Amino acid sequence: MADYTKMWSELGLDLEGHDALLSVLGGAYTDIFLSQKNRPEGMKYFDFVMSEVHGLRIQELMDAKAQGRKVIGSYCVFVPEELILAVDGVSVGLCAGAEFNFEGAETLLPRNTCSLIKSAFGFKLGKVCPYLEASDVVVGENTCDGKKKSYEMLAPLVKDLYVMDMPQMKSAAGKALLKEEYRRFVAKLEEVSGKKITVDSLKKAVEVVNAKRKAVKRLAELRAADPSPISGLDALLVNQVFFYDDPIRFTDSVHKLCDELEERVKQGAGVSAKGTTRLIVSGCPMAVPNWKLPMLIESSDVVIVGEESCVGERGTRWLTEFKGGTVEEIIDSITERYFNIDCAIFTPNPSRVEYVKEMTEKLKAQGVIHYSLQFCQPYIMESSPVEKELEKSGMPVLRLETDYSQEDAGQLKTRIEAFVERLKKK
Ligand code: BJ8
Repeated sequence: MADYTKMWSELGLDLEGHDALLSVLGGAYTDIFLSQKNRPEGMKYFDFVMSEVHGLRIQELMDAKAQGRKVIGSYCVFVPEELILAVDGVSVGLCAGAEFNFEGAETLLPRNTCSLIKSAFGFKLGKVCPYLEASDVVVGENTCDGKKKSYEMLAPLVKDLYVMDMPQMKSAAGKALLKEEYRRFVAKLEEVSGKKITVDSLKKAVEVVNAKRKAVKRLAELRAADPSPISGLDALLVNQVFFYDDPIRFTDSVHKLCDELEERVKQGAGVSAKGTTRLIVSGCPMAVPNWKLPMLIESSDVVIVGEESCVGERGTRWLTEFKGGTVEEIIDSITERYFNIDCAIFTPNPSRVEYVKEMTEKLKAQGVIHYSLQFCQPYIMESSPVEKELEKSGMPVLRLETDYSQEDAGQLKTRIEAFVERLKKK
């Protein structure tokens, strides 16, 4: 990586803390990703993106800002990237997946807050996230209680925090609220960018984001093959890069990877032997560099063939379908699309478990690992009905609760191995 010290200091990063973070990240990446056997050549692009995730990509954001474009950071897949692109903005994901400066985070947040939120605060207070520091606006959303209340603490720490209200029920009133919030967000984006959303800019933005989603859907479908042409770790990485990369370049790179995977499928080649145990992971999102659980799973003679998660199919499986040609009608279509997302903050939330079932059938999975972050009430609460419903239909489920630390790795590994044994005996 080139020397980006000047850029990082101009962004106000704590260089010492940032160096420490990058060195841990680099080591983990080499151990977890580069040590995998039989990786597709197409993953080289994603290795490169990761090696430059705090370098070249940040330089691109700074160049975009110098041209007057705004960088909009967000923590949730309910924030429509289409609207950001329609004012020529750059959308970046800010969720953090590392246990960094939790002591600092706990000076503001209760200890029993999920790791995802603590990590976001740890990164902010430790000044180690260039995406957050480069963001002109940080968008929060009233999803779970943890996030909702933590934004009150985040507001004084960032330049411009904008909070979106969120429905909690899939009702007509809920949909109307979401649409109203998207309209309010459009007004905010127009104000900060100085650009008006037009039919053309919105249509083009929808096409760009839909193309990105279609590419990862193609990748998801290829994983139905036995043997799977790609590991769950690599597929997760692609889904994580989804939130950072330039959307057009990302789409092209995913298609190139898929072309190669299609060849593998034709030749019956894969990352592991045909007949390897296949699992789906369902639950909380896994932000970079949260690779602990998939690493433990795939080192247990298993291949992960799908993620029912916001960093995975829950975030990407719907496209925005045009149902009219005015800005108002396109915002309606965007609302329709996002209102489908079956996050556990909704009550009731039956479509989520139905979709997990559908995934197990499509992807020929033999079991499901339900992953909740400790203290994440929505997903922990929902894990029990998900388990009951799936087990009722004959699909074995292992419920795991964990955090970002490595302390429970041994215990998790034992439980995963016992689960895999159970599946092999079936
Ligand atoms: S749409 S899943 S990205 S809210 S893990 S912070 S839920 S306590 S991340 Fe999410 Fe949007 Fe829903 Fe998806 Fe709260 Fe749970 Fe923590 Fe979570």
